[in-house]
Amino acid sequence: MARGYGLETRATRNGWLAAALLLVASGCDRSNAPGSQDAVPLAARDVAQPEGWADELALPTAEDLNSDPDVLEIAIEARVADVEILPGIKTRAWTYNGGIPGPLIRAKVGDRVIVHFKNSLPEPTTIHWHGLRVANDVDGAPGVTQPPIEPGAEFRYEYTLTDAGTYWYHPHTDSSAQVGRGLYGAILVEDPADPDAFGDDLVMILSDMGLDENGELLPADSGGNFGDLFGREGAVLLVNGKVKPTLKVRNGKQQRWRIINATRARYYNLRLRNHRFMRLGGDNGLAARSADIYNLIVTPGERADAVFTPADAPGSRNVLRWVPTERGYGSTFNRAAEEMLYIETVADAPVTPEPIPTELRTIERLDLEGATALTLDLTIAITSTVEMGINGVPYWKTKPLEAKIGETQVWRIVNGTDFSHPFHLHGYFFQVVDDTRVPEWKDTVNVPTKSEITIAVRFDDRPGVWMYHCHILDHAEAGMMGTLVVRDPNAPAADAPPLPVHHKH
Ligand SMILES: [Cu+2]
Repeated sequence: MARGYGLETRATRNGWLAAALLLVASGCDRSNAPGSQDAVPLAARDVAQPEGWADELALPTAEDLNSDPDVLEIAIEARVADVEILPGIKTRAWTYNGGIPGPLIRAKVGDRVIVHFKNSLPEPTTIHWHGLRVANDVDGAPGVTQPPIEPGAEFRYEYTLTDAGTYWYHPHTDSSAQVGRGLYGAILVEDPADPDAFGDDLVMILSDMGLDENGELLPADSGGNFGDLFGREGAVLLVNGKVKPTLKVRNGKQQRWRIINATRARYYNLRLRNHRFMRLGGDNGLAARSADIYNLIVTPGERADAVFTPADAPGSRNVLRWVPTERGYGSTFNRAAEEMLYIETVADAPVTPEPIPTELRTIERLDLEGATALTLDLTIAITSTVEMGINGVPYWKTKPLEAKIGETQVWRIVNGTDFSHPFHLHGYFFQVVDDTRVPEWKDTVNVPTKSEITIAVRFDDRPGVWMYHCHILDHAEAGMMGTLVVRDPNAPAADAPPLPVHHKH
């Protein structure tokens, strides 16, 4: 049965850029389609985790208000709350339901999700369901799919989960500021037909915060133009909202991690001494094949699904590290690896790790014959401000791209700028057109500086106006965002699509 389930220059020619970086850093279709997975079952096993193995990491789940097992009905309130990020210090942050991250939304393919959302923040907001193929009117793009939700107002989001995988939710209104203050949460969509593959599913949201010594959030515009240009990386690294938490493991007992990069700008290169990862997939669940890797790279907005086998002696402690990875001009200059997560081996579990299958899922390449070809040039103009755009146009002046349902398009995304940009498309999964990559469905892909990538996307359904943008949120808010109108050829011609709400400049 089928089951749903990078760069260039270093800073020598312009030292000011590197100096500025330091400044900033201190602060159910069963065919070949996304969601269908003709997969080789991963073997189930019954080795229990150590007691309290993930106590410091477990995410709270939202209370289900609906007794129907196929409906998950939850309440989410965005509000300012005091949270403890640094030990013993209260940080006044922006939260979903009072915590960072917000509640984990855990459900199964086919479930209906109803979210009663209330905005108790002092500013308008919206929620975008990153990676979920929802109808356009609940996609959360302010000015495009819905008006911003004003302070004190409520909004009902309702959608059906079509794809197994790891997703997340976050504001799409003034997104760098709002995500940076703590607004993000994880979504895990499982397929009941999938075996309990590794006995656990540790969902890990990686994020960072810019805090001063009193635990107060740095201003959203910290670093000024330089912050816009580099993207703001908070100096405090968080795993599920915690600073350097501890995960307890057993020697030989595999761990499966579902990793979400919820930062504004930070690229993760994760390394664990003496260990390698088997990457199973990412944005839309499993990839076609597993990949044995040492550097687990997750760029902003992306997800990774990876397994590793602890191999340390009982009583020892290992550390998962963030390792600087090149994302453009000055991004690795004078920066050292940082500790993120302690891994404590509490017992010897002489379990023979089961081999992970090489073939995970059938993913055929999209047929590109007759596909419409477009070029999207990611651009940066530096004057008295930093204005980013796509084909030289910021989102507040965007001229929408056009597509028809049933059409396949090939987008060549060209990045001639000095920075890498993780490119995200709402509403659809795409394939990267590159025979050297393991085939997988993605919604976010890194476009390294001074390079280009080509993606193929089939507009299977869901007419409406969709966003695409750089997922360095400072870049998106500086203009690197645009709209796409997907039209139903059988529907009457619609009005010209609206422009996204402009928050800055
Ligand atoms: Cu960017």
